[in-house]
Amino acid sequence: MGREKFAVDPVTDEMRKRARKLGIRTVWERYEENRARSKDAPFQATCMTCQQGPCVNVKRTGVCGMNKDIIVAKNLVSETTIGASAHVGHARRIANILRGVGEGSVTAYSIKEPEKLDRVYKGLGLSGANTNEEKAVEIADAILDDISKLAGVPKMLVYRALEERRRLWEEKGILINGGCPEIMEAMNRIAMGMDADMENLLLGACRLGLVDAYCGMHPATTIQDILLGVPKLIRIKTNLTVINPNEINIIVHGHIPALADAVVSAAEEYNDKLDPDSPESPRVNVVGMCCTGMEVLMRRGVNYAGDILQQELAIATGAIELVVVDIQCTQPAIVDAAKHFHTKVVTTDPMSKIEGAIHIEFDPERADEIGRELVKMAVDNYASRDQTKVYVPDHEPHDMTGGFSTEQLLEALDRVKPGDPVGALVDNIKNGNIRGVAAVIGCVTPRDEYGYRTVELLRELIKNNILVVLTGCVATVASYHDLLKPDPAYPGVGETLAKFMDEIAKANGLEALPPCIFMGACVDNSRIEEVLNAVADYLKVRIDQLPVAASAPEYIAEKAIPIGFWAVSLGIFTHLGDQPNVAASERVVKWLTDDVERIFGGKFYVEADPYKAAEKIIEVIEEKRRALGI
Ligand code: BF8
Repeated sequence: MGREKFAVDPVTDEMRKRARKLGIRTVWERYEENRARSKDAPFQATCMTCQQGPCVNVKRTGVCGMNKDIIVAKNLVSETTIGASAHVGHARRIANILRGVGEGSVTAYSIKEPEKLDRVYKGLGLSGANTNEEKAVEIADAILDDISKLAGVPKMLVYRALEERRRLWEEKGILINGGCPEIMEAMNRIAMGMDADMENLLLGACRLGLVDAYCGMHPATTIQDILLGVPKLIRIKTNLTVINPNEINIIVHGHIPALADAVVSAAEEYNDKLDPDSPESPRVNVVGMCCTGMEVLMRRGVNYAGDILQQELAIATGAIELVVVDIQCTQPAIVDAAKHFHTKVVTTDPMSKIEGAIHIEFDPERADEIGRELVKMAVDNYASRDQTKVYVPDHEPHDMTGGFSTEQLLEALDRVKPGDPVGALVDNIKNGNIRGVAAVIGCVTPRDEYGYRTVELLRELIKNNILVVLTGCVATVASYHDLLKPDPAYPGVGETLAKFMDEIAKANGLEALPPCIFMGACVDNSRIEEVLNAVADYLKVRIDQLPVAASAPEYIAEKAIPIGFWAVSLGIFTHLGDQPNVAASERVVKWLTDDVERIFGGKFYVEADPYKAAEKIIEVIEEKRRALGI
């Protein structure tokens, strides 16, 4: 189709025009403004570490003698450390809540999934607890220990990673200790006068990938499932048009779904008490944004208002009473956008305040009370809404099916081949109905037409019978182009993939499956590893031999970098739509896109053009099939 003919989501387009008219600067204006300033020297080798410099756009070496390769590798480790620390911070917060639930000090949450609790308890090698509460405390302690211990492999890594990978990581010297000491040593490694060996630095980045996965994403998903429920198939609506101009709208935004879950419950409680015969009392409409939005979508069926790029646009509807944010991916500019209206922005994490926002600290022991307080704040603020300033585009929201946890996926496959769910998938990979699996993950970028790279890549992959699983903001734009909408005609889906999907749908009493499989928020990349491990284990091959690939066509967050290093260390061919800031060093680029493959079997590949990227992914998948003899 090409960029020229790509039909950008009309709702977003319309709201961008409205925001411009209202004088609200959105991410796209800020991108243009900043790109213009830096376009002459976008990829520099710049070191700001010590006071001999700064060494800006280094030609040969910095003042200390570090060459460009080292500076570039060091900067990449720095970015990777930030990304990994974000996910470890997430896991730490939710582990503390699990501990509180086990101890009885936190009552707003409970153990919703005792079966998963037990499975994880045993999986982590724990034993001896008599009650679920004791198990919860021991699991939380094990995860907090994984995060903090000075020496010893995290229990979660031993539980979740295949033994073959663990041995390889040990052999290559990247097997990790506790998450926080790893992060501390990564910062130590890049201090002045420390690591000046490019490969050693980049292997350090691989370590941080493992930190992110086994001290961040895996524990976060696992605990959230135990406390808030294992996602099951669910149908919801998406896009800014789920904001209801006739209701009191609250956006839950961020990454940890704990407070958001309490807000959803408080809103339900409020709505239940409304007199149905008194239409002048509007209902509270909670809608989701970014990963917190995806979490409550998956578990509570909350409609999804938008991704990282749409946050100012949601406020620009003039119909938002309250935006509640927890951590990560909040554009601080939402406070400026909110000033155009009555909208209140509330931050809730002590590490994530925004100047100009109201701060109400989240305390899990008071989660119910804070949830009610926030709903009341929104209800009270509704009186300040100027209805003449409200504008929600006249488009129907999109239908989306989500809820594909690993458990749900296996349950659905089990109905196709009872007792052998992984076999149901593997049979179809072997017979070629599915040529391979692509995990398309991560953010959406203001660097290109909104959603263009993701949507076109997805269309190419599914057309070519590649099974696509999604996590993160890419799912937003996928849903706006109906790639998450079940349709028995399977438009755009290759014939044999559609046949496989239809078989699953029929076996489960469904009309159809969506063209792409949405597995959750970014931390739920952990679910993708579970599926790949199961397939590798079933076939008795290594992950790097599987016909699979990963892609982050529009990544923007630092968190994507350690996820990428983890994927490559797992042995997965990993496509990025944009190159990290490494172009100043040919050696670093070569290591990431070539040399690393000889160590772990996976490597990075950079391509902005979605058609070329799809072609390459399919080529890699076909090579792997040939090597496996299928
Ligand atoms: O973790 S996909 S913009 S929302 S970083 Fe952020 Fe990127 Fe969206 Fe969630 Ni993930």
